[in-house]
Amino acid sequence: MLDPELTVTVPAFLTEGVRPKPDAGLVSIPRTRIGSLTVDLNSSDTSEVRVPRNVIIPAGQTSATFDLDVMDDALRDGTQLAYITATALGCEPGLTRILIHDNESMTLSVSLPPDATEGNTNVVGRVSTSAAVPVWSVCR
Ligand SMILES: [Ca+2]
Ligand SMILES: [Ca+2]
Repeated sequence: MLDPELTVTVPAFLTEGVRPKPDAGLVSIPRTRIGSLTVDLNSSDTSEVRVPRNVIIPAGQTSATFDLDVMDDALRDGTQLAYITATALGCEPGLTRILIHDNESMTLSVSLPPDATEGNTNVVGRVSTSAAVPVWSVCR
């Protein structure tokens, strides 16, 4: 018989500076067990989001909740992706992803020549940002 699969569920995204609801994370198994099950949790990027080291699914239950903690860095780092994994002895590991939105801001400005002639298609404008645009680093 196959090992039961752990399922880990978290919000699709969280935002820096916004405290997640308590018990926003959930780990579950498909059927109850006679004994309790200790599930180890891991965040692939603890500079963005943290989870408890482990949670316990009590005997006779199929799930346990846990809190997520979002790091409010002062970096203009854009949206970051982290993976949350759940592992336990005798179970197939569970994996899910979460996006952490940035809360830093910047200013956009637009500059154009003071005048242009009708029909002239070579007028050049410029859009600029007050700081370097962050790279949306999904793949790392
Ligand atoms: Ca940030
Ligand atoms: Ca960040």
